[in-house]
Parts: sequence; C-alpha cells; structure tokens
Amino acid sequence: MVFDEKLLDCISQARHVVVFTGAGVSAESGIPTFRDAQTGLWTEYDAATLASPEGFRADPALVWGWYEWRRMKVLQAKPNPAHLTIAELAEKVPRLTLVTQNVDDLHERAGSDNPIHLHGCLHRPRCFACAKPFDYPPGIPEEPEGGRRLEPPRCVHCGGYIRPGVVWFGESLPEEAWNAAQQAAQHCDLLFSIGTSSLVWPAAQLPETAARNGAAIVQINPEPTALDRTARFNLRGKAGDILPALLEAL
Ligand code: BV8
Ligand code: ZN
Repeated sequence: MVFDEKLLDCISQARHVVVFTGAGVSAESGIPTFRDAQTGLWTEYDAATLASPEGFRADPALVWGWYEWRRMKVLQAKPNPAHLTIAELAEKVPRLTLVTQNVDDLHERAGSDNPIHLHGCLHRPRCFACAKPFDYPPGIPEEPEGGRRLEPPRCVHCGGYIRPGVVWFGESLPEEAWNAAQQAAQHCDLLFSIGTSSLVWPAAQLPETAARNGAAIVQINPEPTALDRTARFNLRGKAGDILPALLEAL
C-alpha cells in the first residue's frame, strides 16, 4: 500500500495527534457496528430506541438483554490490528490523545492507556435510580435465554434497576470526557477519524473543531462519510489493513 508523501510528513511532524474512533475499529474484532448491530437477534428493533432511557423504561429486560448480548461478544472478542497499531502509534509521536465513541474495552486491551470514552463503557454498569456502580458477577454471561430478554439485576442500595454504563441517545456526554476531548481537538495538529460514520452528535463535531484550529484531518473508512469534504486525506479501506501499512511506511 503506497501513501502520499505529504501524509507521511504530516504524521512525522505532528506534535500532538488525536485519534478519534468509532464502531468501525472494532468491526474486525467481530463486534457488529452500531448500525449492523441489527444483525442476528435485533433485526426488527431500532438501535436508537434500545439505546435510550425511554427504551429502557418501556422494557428493561429487552434493553438489558441486548447489552448483555453485546457485552458477551466483547468478552469473547480480541483487539484487532487497528487497535494494536493505534497503541503502537502512541509510542511514535510526541503526544497522542485517544478519543473513542465505543463502549467496548478493546483499545485498553490493545495497550492504549486511558482512552477518553465519550459514550461510556459497557463494563461500568450503574443503578438507574441512584447511579451507584454495580459489579458484574465474574465470568461470561451465557447467551441471554430466549436470546432476547434478561431481567436487569437490582441495586443493593436502593432496589432500582441496574442499567448499562453507556450514554444513551438524549443523554448528555460525561462532562469531563467531553471537555478533555474538545481540548485535545482544539490543540492538536493532526486528527485521525477512524471507523465512524460521523453521524452521532456532539462527538461528530470533534474533527470539525480540529480542522477549525488548523489541524490536518485523516479519515480511514471503507465508505464515504459527511467528513469527506473536511478531511485532507481520505484513506478508503479497513482500519485493520490501512493502519499497520501506514505505521510500516512511517
Ligand atoms: C445528546 C452508547 C443532548 C450506546 C451511543 C439531529 C441532529 C443532530 C443531533 C441529533 C438529532 N437528533 C438527535 C440528536 C442527538 C443525538 C444524535 O446524535 N442522534 C443521531 C442519531 C442523529 N445525540 C445524542 O442524543 C447524544 N446526546 O445530544 O444529548 C443533551 C445535550 C445537553 C444536555 C442534555 C442532553 C448522545 C449520543 C450518544 C448515543 N450513544 N453509544 C450504545 O453503544 O449502545 S452512540 C452509538 O452510535 C455508538 O457509540 C456508536 O459508536 C455510535 C455510532 O457511530 P459509529 O461509531 O460511527 O458507528 P456506525 O455503526 O454508525 O458507523 C461505523 C463506521 O465504521 C461506518 O462508517 C463504517 O463504514 C465504518 N467501518 C465498518 N467497518 C470498518 C469501518 N471503518 C474502518 N474499518 C473497518 N473495518
Ligand atoms: Zn440504586
């Protein structure tokens, strides 16, 4: 794979790189991306309905079953070359801030230290009523029986339902994470947008913020997205193929 010399110069001269990832970086680990998370058990449900407080209130067992299914897939998955290369890139540039929309822990398991999770994390459930954290029993949950519904556990402190530790549609992003991500986008000189459809807000704003501060935007995605017009380099293809070749070329 041949890369534009200007791209390679851009990366080697960068002082502060932001890597912004979406579900596409976990696709090659076998985790369905958010949209095609509708494969298998969830074809007839709209994900945004399941990933919302209203959806949870309306049918806690359905939503909890969906998240347990996704958590089980993450526990069975392994980081792929995209995650591993992003962790290696951090050793090659003076400063790298990793911001992810993903709720899996594959970046951490690939060796990236403290990625900023804009949309929370599957492994940190909490009480829907009193927000106290809940600890999963050890081990991998068996396939939710009936493949669909699973009664959520109850909070030991107040008896409320335990909910996934993610940010749902209509919920605001964790303040600290969002501020840190905006700070990084405002001060970086290069931002990689990898495996995101750039559809979900306000996360999708980050590359625009970086571009406004003069940073070069590099997008890696097999499909075109709304970010194409802002990106200085559009690398069409899978992150697991492009990133290792790019690191090789550096
Ligand atoms: C908020 C956790 C308000 C849950 C998630 C109209 C216009 C603008 C905004 C809105 C609007 N209507 C509503 C809104 C707001 C809404 C929103 O953005 N809706 C969208 C759908 C229009 N946003 C919110 O509600 C946010 N909160 O606005 O709060 C507020 C403000 C102040 C005070 C109080 C309240 C909260 C949004 C967070 C939602 N939670 N995740 C969960 O995971 O279950 S978002 C969810 O979607 C995931 O995080 C996922 O990451 C994300 C989808 O985005 P992607 O990561 O990009 O994944 P996707 O499947 O879409 O795309 C994958 C890409 O990978 C594709 O492009 C594909 O081509 C590519 N790909 C595939 N394979 C590969 C690959 N790339 C590389 N390599 C490969 N191998
Ligand atoms: Zn509680």
